[in-house]
Order: sequence, then C-alpha cells, then structure tokens
Amino acid sequence: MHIQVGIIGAGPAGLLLARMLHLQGISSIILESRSRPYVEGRIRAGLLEQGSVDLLTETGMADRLYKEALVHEGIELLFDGQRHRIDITALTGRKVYIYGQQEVVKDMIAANLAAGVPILFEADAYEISGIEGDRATIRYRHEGKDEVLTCDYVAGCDGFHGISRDMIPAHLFKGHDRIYPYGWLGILANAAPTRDELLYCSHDNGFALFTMRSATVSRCYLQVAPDENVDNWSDDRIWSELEKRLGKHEGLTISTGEITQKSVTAMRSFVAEPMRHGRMFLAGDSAHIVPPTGAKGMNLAISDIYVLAKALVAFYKKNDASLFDSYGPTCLRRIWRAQHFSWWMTSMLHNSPEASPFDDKRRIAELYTVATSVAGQTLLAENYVGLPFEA
Ligand code: FAS
Ligand code: PHB
Repeated sequence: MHIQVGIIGAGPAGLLLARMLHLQGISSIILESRSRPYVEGRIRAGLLEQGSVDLLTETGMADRLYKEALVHEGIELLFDGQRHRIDITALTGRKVYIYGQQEVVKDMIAANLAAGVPILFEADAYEISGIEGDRATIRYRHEGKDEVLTCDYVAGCDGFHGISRDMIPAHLFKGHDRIYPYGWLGILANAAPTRDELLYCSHDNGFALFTMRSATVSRCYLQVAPDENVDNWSDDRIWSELEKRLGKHEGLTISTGEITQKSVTAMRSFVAEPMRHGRMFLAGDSAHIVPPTGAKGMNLAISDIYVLAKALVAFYKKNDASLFDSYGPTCLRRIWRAQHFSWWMTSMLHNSPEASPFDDKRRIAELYTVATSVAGQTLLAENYVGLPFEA
C-alpha cells in the first residue's frame, strides 16, 4: 500500500496530524501499536493551552471539550504558609482548559474515523527505511502478519519509547537530557476538587499539585522519589500527605474519596535534534519530554503538529518544500522556551535532595519574587497559557 504520509502513533500528535492533513485532502494512515481501549484509557495530561484549544476548534474536534472542559483564569501558588493567586487571564487575556488527555484522544480518534482516516490499532511498526531515498517504507506487524507501507513522508509521532528517533543517523543526532532527582505520584479520585482553580504547593515535605478533571473528580500529584514504589502509598497515606502539603489555609480543605488510579512518573527534560531527517519528521514526545509541572507535554505535541501540517500542506498544495527545512528550527524555538519554563516551574516548586540550605532559601525567595511582582506574575502567566504558535 502507498500513502502520502505514514504516521506512527495515535497519541495527540499523530491523531491531530492525520486530521489536519485530511482536511486538506492529503492522505495518511496511523499505525498504533496499542488497542483503541488502551489508548483511550491512558491517563496523562489534563491542561490545554488556549492555542491548543483554538487548533482543536479549527479542526472541528472541540465540540465535547466546550461542553465538558473547565475554563480557568487563574492559579494559586502556596508556599511559606501563604497563598498567592496569579490572575493569568487578566495578565495575558488568555485562558487554560482542564480536559483530560484521554478525552482529547477519544475526540480525535472519533473525528478521524468518522472522516474515514484509517487508524490501524495493534499495528506495531518495527522498521522504517528509505527516508533518504525517493520514498519511505514502514514495516509493521498487524493481526499476526508482517505488513509493508510505503509513503512519501513518515511522521514519527510514536512517543519517547517509539522507534522513529533511532532513525536519525548517530553522527547527526544530538540528545539533550536532564534527569530530576524526584518524580510525581499522581492520583485520580472520585472526590470534589479542593479548590476551583489549580493549587501549586511548595512544602518542606515536597511539592503537591491539586488539580481536577471535573467538579467531582480530583487529580492530585505528590513529589516523591523518582523510583518510588506506588505500593508504598495507601490511600490513607496519600490523603494525609496531601493534607500536610496543602498546609493550614483558611477555606482550603481536602475532600477525600475513592482513588481510582495511582501511578508514579519519573521526571526528565529531553530534546532530540534534528527533528527531521530526509523524509521523516519527529513530533511530540518522540522529539522532546518535559517535566509535567508546567503542563507542556501534550501542548508541545500539538504545536509541533501545527508546524508540520503547514509544511506538508505547502508541499502538496504549492509544491513548496521550503518549510520542510525550517520545520525543526521553528519547533525547537518554542520547544526550548517550554523546556525552560517547565524546568523553572519544576525547580522553583520542588525540594531537591541535591539542594543546599542556601538553595532552599533562595528558592523560596524566588517564589516570593514571582508571586509578589506583576512582572514576575506576568512572566509565569505568559508561559503558562502558552506562547504563540509560529507558522
Ligand atoms: P504519545 O506517547 O501520547 O503517543 C505515542 C503513541 O505511539 C502511543 O500511543 C504509542 O502506543 C504509539 N507507539 C509507540 N511506538 C510505536 C510503534 N513502534 N508502532 C506503533 N505505535 C507506536 N503532559 C502534560 O502536559 N501534563 C501531564 O500531567 C502529563 N502527565 C504524563 C504522565 C505520563 C505517565 C506520561 C508518559 C506522559 C505525561 N505527559 C503529561 C506527557 C504526555 O501528555 C505527552 O506529552 C503526550 O502524550 C505527547 O503526545 P504524543 O507525542 O502524541 O505521544
Ligand atoms: C494535569 O491536569 O495533569 C496537570 C495540570 C497542570 C499541571 C500539571 C499537570 O501543571
């Protein structure tokens, strides 16, 4: 089978690309190694930047989001026994949307399938070849058989553990990595959110984040050791530690409930360069990973695709391949800005076991500097709502 664009991965990156290409009459197919229920049930991100919502709207995939998402205009930083609200919408004119990644993925899969875009689930790509030639070949395993797909271009939307990044020749590849000395224990619980906005808490015991998925479902995170065993954390221990790290603040109490999901995620910053080699493009987590504190992972995947889709459309519609060359540099400008913000939010809010007493004091002073100055609040807010997409 030959197709214009072969997409590996049915996460936010791959699904959005397929949709944007279809809307321009460009053919693609998505190869996804997991089952549809697995992909639609994967609990991950939960916050969408305004730019991401705008793009989902433009591509006709935001109907349910507008009905179900929680629209937020501010967040709170809690530290040193104080609460500081940052009015992100007053400072930037933009909002953020609380809507689980699994819901975004469901909407994207439904839109693509309804339009007849082929998504092969349980189709595991194991080889990409020909990307330096006049057409690429993807070999994959599907329904017990080895299959072959040829395409003009390959979109490596296969996440951090996919195969596409390894197709960049070693002598050209540069990976930039930072591993953090802590991770997050995340829970989903049938419990009313502690507050109707997100609470970012820096406490002597460690960081805690109180967010939500709806008015009845809480999503909370606790800083833990990077290799923490989730089995060490009973529901009671989780609620008690969340209570401690929230601190004693008027009007803030935690309502507990059934914890329906708990997992530990290690933290890293990673950027792969280049993001394009020949006929193959990396997009989303295959090219970069951010610590989740700044809620940038899924949003960066979406902004990569905004650039990649424009490049492919320019080629197929105007025979203009110039945006292929600028794809990587254009994405990387925004990626590195998001990497900085994610590192900054993470380092400012988490207690590092590698920090000296001086570092800890300086970190709290940095939180005061940000929280008590309009300039500091604006800097955080501009990055939090998402920097503009570059064409
Ligand atoms: P994805 O990883 O979503 O999708 C890649 C897809 O490719 C997967 O479905 C995979 O099965 C498939 N695939 C891989 N190899 C393949 C092969 N060989 N053949 C076929 N298919 C293949 N981001 C936030 O903003 N906030 C958060 O709180 C947050 N929490 C996270 C928690 C966890 C545990 C993880 C892993 C990530 C989290 N992220 C978070 C980041 C996450 O949301 C990603 O940024 C987002 O999923 C990126 O989307 P994609 O690039 O599409 O990659
Ligand atoms: C989430 O909803 O998972 C989330 C929200 C905001 C963050 C991090 C994670 O800063």
